[in-house]
Amino acid sequence: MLRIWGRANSVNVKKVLWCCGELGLPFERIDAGLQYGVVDTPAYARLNPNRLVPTVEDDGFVLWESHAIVRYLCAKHAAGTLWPKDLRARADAERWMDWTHTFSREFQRPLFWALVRTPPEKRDVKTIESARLRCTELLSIAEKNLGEKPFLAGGAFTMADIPLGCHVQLWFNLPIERPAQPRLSAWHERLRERPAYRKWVDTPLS
Ligand SMILES: N[C@@H](CCC(=O)N[C@@H](CS)C(=O)NCC(=O)O)C(=O)O
Repeated sequence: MLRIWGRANSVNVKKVLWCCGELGLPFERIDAGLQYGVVDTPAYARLNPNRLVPTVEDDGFVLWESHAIVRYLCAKHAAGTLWPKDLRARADAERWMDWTHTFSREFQRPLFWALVRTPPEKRDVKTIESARLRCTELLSIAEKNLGEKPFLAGGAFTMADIPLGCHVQLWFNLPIERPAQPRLSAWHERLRERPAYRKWVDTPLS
């Protein structure tokens, strides 16, 4: 059975858990990271030298990097649906997955960590505000794309939607001002209709 190391409230672990839910894959999850430790052990470092989560093991094959894991699982179990077989359709989907790293760099530490995992007296209000503006600007790229299609890579849900779908759930739940981005909101609502998204991603901020 597929093994997943990672705490369930990590945005990058959520990508893998949601993906498994979409694919109907059974898995065993081992809590790791932050308060659970594990990542600091030599045994874990042998699996993942970055000492980060998630890591998966599939029949002896060890893989880390959440987007690579999502690609691998979708290619293995959902070729032609979540993993587009057409080369250009797949490149389009992968582009949105990779672009999510660009968004994540501006969002995860500067905004999410700053507001959710940093005590108020230690928050840098100016940095938070500039991150909010930068994230709004970046999300306008997704907003424009979603004007042309209901999902990031076309008419159907694919692996393209998984990484950004996890970060955007945090974005919409942060106590910040968000200029209206109606297509992004509508896309987020479409994701929220999916049982696996509700189970693994659409959870309270923590
Ligand atoms: N690029 C990596 C980033 C992994 C990463 O930064 N994971 C965070 C959690 S979201 C982590 O392991 N933080 C340390 C910890 O939880 O102990 C991926 O996408 O898998």
